[in-house]
Amino acid sequence: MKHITVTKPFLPEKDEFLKYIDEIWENQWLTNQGPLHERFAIELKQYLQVDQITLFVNGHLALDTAIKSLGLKGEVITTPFTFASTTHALYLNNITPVFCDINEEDLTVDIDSIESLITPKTTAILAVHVYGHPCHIEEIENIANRHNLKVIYDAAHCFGMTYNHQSICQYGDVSMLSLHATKLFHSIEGGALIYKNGNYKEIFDAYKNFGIQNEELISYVGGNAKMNELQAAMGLANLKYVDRNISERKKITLLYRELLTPVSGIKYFCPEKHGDIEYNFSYMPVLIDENIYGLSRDEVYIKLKDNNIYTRKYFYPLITQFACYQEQFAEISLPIAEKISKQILCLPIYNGLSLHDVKQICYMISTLPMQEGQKDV
Ligand code: T4K
Repeated sequence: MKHITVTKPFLPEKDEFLKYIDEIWENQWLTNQGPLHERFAIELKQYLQVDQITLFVNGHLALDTAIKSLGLKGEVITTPFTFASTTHALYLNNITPVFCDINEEDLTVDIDSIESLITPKTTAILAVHVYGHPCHIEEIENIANRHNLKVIYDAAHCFGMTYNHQSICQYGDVSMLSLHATKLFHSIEGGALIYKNGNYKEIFDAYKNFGIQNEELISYVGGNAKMNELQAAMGLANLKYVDRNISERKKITLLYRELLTPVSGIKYFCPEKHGDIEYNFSYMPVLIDENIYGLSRDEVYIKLKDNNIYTRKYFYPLITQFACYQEQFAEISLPIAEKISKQILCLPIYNGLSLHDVKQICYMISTLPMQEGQKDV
């Protein structure tokens, strides 16, 4: 089998990218809110149908800026089932992450557990729309209103998604998008904050540029998180392909689902919809039940790798089990998240992955337990 990785960055036609690079040479403007950056922000607002957007060098620093700008402190309720960035962003701002278990249906934070974790020190909820599956947005909003908390969504996986007929990033106080190379839509590295409150714009813009408001007014202790012109060029060149890329991924996803449905013990991930949702088909996660399938998730991971198929265990280990956090958080009981993190496997999905390859991968998954059985005879 040829080498297949969990994802591969999409690249536009080289000429289309080079047209923007020519402009950079003409402008002699490389970073700090250059003309391509400004154009990219406008085109993104139009595409996503949102009023406010601030661009960043990457998603992590966008999240960091949101946390700083909203003045979060004390404790923030969050999920253990996510990428390192979500928790690191809190921790590096001297905030204690308070881990809430996830629900088994869509793997987002369990809304029935949130309120019991709120203390006088809680300032916000930082929830993740995992693989683009929306959190229980209305319930989270109600809880936040009752307890006067801010809500930030890590929407790293959600580019182009809508929830109840508007961008999913319009919910909560702020949402963070990742525009990393491995995402459905990217600007090489990149990130964005999306929000409805227009007053945030000034503070986000300042925080990503050393807190500078104008040449003589430095109002905040900010860092450097600016998107540069080369990133904006890639974003602009990629934008026109997004709809086509989502349709292609939908076809790949539907084929996976069709071919994996008969495989006992492999559950593809397709939660009940709680709202009107337009997905972007970013990831292809499956849950492997060893008792039914006959092989553990780790065995499947290794066997696929032996056959040149490189899946990923997003998200294993749980954040609470990371070496850097183990001392503080290892004792916290998060039974659902622990179970899911041992069963989850993200299968390859990217633009350019052929349906033939998907069939091969599914064939391999459906026959692995039999091959093992034959070895035992
Ligand atoms: N919050 C959440 C929930 C996130 O998932 C992420 C990022 C963030 C926050 C932070 O956003 P950013 O600051 O990154 O914008 C990858 C991505 O690097 C990371 O952005 C993403 N989540 C995470 C889920 O996946 P790794 O450590 O798995 O990346 P890596 O280098 O192992 O690449 C994965 C696969 O992609 C490999 O099989 C190779 C392939 N690949 C990768 C790159 C970079 C390519 O073929 N070409 C490439 O250029 O984290």
